[in-house]
Amino acid sequence: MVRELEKYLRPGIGITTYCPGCGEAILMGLILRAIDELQLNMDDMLFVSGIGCAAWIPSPYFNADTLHTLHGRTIVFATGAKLVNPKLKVMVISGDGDLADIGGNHLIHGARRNIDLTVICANNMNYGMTGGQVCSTTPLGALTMTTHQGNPFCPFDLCQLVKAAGAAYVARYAVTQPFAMIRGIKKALQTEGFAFVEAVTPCPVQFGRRNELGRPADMLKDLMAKCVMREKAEKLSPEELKDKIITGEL
Ligand SMILES: Cc1ncc(C[n+]2csc(CCOP(=O)(O)OP(=O)(O)O)c2C)c(N)n1
Repeated sequence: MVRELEKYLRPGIGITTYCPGCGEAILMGLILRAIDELQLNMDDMLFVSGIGCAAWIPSPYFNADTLHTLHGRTIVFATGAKLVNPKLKVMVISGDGDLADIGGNHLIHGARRNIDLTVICANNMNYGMTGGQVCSTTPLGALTMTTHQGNPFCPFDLCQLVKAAGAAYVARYAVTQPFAMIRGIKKALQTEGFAFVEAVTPCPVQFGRRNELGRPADMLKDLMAKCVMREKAEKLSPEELKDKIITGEL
């Protein structure tokens, strides 16, 4: 973590417990950068997370009020906090399994009700913390701890799901697009209503290893090659977009 962001971390917290090459540690830095650029006071904020590796981004690391809640129930706790204290800037940071699988119903209804929350969903395409099981964002055919023959199901497009449900702001960036991601998180923080940023992030230890995606650096390079900004994607054919990840405001 660069020195100027250290003031946002709990004193004496030391290095993170993320696996080598995990993109969620990169995401932590990008979220703090967005907060820093907006000059937000963390004393006016509440960070809510569920259970999983991504849920560790704010808690215990951020030097702020953090609510480390039950698996899948982040939106519920965050909604409650916002209703009790509408002046709070409430940011939810959690994994795809937490927000879209076990918490999927809350995600949909949070967006439908357009609750004033900033939601950052780390999408590493599997349940990282518990050993790499399949989840609703696992790509078709991917190998996971629970799909040895390849995932037989199509993944959710989280942004389309949340957008269709009624969110005020929806964007997707990969951790390999740091400046765009920071811009997206800042916009989400400045949006009134339900703002959702899907952060695509590599999980080398659980997902990469099983799918033979190489070393962490190879996964980052692969992600860079796969991401296409929406404006460019609109000019490409379905064949050209095969296996690509469309990023940007959606
Ligand atoms: C009610 C409940 N069900 C299941 C679990 C086990 N569990 C803990 S973390 C986790 C998956 C988290 O995955 P995700 O949200 O994608 O985060 P990641 O670890 O990949 O960052 C599961 C299934 C739990 N703690 N509580």
